[in-house]
Amino acid sequence: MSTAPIESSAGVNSVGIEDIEFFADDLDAERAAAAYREHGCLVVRGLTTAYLQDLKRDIEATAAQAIALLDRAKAVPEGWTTPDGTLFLPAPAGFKRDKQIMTLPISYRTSATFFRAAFDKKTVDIVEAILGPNIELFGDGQCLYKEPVGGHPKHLHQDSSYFEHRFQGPVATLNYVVDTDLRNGALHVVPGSHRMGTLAHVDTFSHLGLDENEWPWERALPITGQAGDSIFFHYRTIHGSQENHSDKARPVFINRYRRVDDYVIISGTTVENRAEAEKRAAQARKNEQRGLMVRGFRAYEDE
Ligand SMILES: O=C(O)CCC(=O)C(=O)O
Repeated sequence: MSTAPIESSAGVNSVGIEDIEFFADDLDAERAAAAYREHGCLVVRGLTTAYLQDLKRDIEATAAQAIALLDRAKAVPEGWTTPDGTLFLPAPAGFKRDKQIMTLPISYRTSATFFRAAFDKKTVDIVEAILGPNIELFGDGQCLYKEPVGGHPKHLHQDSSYFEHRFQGPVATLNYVVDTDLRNGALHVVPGSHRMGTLAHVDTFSHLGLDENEWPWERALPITGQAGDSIFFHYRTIHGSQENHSDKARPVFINRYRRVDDYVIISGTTVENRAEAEKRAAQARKNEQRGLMVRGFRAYEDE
């Protein structure tokens, strides 16, 4: 594992994996939350192992369903979508199809195991130590799926470029479903970048991303890990992952949590549609965006 200094815009960032690494069977949620506050990210080894077998089955069923629907794909600004909601990107040269899966529509609405995993006690204990006692889910869960032999890269970016929030924004957990290393698309993070505000993003192959000349992969810390490892990150922490060059799929599933009073004020996927959304930020309202509660209570609030 790399512990080499990482260049960051704030200077040299010498954070290594040992500074952000925790273990599910010996977990101190307060210590984990302190590392998150300091670095904007942390990894908990073995946190979601209990859900993997069933989740993997549901993910692979969703992928097979998506590929069977490919002849009904429609072009959208981000690529193509099939009727089930799968997002496809152009495939690289030499790939078996002209389109590759990017985002699979498995969610809390299609997989009971996915929904159950979002309520995992140890996971939510850490989230509570970060966000406080009243927590809702943001979104329905997400699955990024890198197909074998070339599966798409996701350029370094901040999630706040896609969904800027009114307050501190969501905490994400990105969960490895298979052992994940530099060959099949390990997540890279830039510790400390959650304090940089939302940076200007450009349009890339994988939608909004940071300028590659300013943010080459060498500035980020790769997190290799085993199936069942979970990476927590702040929505302004710079992160991304490279292509899958192995011969097996590399799925991850993502849960996002936020304070009950937080909400999206700007959302976008391209420079152009984000700039349009920025003009409407003041009209965003919490009451139209109430997520399902995972812990605590939502009191009534007048808008
Ligand atoms: O699939 C991955 O490894 C990256 C996912 C990601 O960066 C995102 O969903 O924001």
